[in-house]
Amino acid sequence: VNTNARIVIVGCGISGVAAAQRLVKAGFHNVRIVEATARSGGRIKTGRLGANWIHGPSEENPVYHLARQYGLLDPEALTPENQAMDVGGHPPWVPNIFSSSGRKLNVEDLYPALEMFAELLDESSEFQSRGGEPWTNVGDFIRSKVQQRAAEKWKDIDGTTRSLRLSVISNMLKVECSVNGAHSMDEVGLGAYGLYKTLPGLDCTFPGGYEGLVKNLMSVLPAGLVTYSQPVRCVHWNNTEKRGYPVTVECDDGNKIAADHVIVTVPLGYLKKHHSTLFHPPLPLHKLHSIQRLGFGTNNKILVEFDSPWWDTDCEVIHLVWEDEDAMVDQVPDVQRYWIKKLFGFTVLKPTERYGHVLCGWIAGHESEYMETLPEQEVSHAVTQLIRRFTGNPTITPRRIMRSQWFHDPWTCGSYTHPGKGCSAQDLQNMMEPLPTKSSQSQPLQVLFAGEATHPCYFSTVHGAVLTGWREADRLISHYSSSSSSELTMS
Ligand code: 6YU
Repeated sequence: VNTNARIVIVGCGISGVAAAQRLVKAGFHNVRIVEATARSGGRIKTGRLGANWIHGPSEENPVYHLARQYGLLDPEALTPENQAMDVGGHPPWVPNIFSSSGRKLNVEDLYPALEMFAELLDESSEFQSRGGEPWTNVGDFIRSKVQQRAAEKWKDIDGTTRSLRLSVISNMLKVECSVNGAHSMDEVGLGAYGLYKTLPGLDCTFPGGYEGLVKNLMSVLPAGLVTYSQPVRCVHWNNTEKRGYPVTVECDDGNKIAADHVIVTVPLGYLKKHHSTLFHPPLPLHKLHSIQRLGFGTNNKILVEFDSPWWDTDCEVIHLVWEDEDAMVDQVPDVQRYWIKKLFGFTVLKPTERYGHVLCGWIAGHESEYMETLPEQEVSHAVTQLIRRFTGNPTITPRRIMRSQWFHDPWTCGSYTHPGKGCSAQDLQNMMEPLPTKSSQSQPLQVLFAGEATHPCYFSTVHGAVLTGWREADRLISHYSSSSSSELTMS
């Protein structure tokens, strides 16, 4: 291949690293990454504040593959049984469920609601192939179906139990806001919900932290390939000046880098906010509209450590059900006053011998964005009051807390991608389409697009991001492999 092509990768998250690794391996020696922050990894972050699990750890998952190769996983995750388990994106965790009146609820009593909700999620993902969906969004679909089915199936149960089950549905909707990275399930498109695909395998974590993956992948890159603390201000493409290079990457400090190809890996949240200044000439309209239609919401973690557990030994997830929420709601009426009601509960960090008694709280949406603006002490106070209320134990006091602030991260502007209302597979195709688009006569593949938001079915995940980095590297590799021999400089 033409190893002399100048390739600039914008962003040193896992997709940028994956692209660089594959290009370097193929013999390209004029590759560099420019990264806005002082570190690599992007949304994979130390301190467990970013990506958490390998979703679907099995053969087809590149992250699982790499993690196994680098020896980063516990033996349990490597077993064939673990890989074969098909959980459809929702691991069968052992729950503890508490209610706002300070009671620990009997999980069996709530099964009818939990099962109905799981069924409806499955049904939500079937529309894409059929078309003609009855509602524009997943929230409305689920609410209307629960109403219908509850009227038939729960007609003989008492009002209190029925109301509690509906409150459980509210809690499950909030869980889905976190899973999908959406403010509300009313903002997730029903027709496109099924675009997201899962892989087999029971979700697992990295005992030494997710950043081990980035570190290992980066170890094959030549020293100095990444320039840190170098935000890119504008990608000038279709350069008309006859100086040879079709693209110029202009940095915040005025530095200009000439390139044959630029792979843009910035998050969708950043693109939404800065597309008009990041590209010159501006993006074609169909691409811009897809950036706008796709959703990019906020999901944050609140890590809370305790001296001793107040949950069962086998418990893996804790749900907090508000008894006044039988209207199946996933948004609070007054964000400043009630933001904490959006926190659906906690996952338990396991094993305890490794982490101590640590819970990871999950909060999505505008409530989460507001939480980011509060002093840590205030967040700690709200979480403490919440736990005391739901357990009925006024003495529980966390040892310390730590939270993520993804919405106010200037280089991310949120957490991850979900299909918004009116989205279709075409939007993800538009996201990954290189510039200039085919009809143009100018030099091809000037600007390429990778990153989580450009994967057709694994958006919002690390494995999706890795695959997009490799995809764009391969696009360039095959471009040069098939170019005329006069352009070739064999290494
Ligand atoms: C996963 C999980 N996980 C929790 C939380 C978050 C995410 N994800 P990057 O942003 O990494 O890199 C871009 C770089 O560009 C970055 O370094 C910037 O600084 C830089 N940059 C920006 N602007 C620049 C400029 N102008 N100049 C130069 N540089 C610039 N994924 O697999 N397992 O458990 C989680 C989770 C709190 C925030 C996650 C998880 C998402 C991944 O973290 C994310 O996809 C990748 O790291 C992105 O890599 P990248 O390279 O693309 O961007 C329908 C339906 C859907 C259902 N979806 C459910 C899926 C579940 C999603 N799971 C999420 C769960 C958690 C909890």
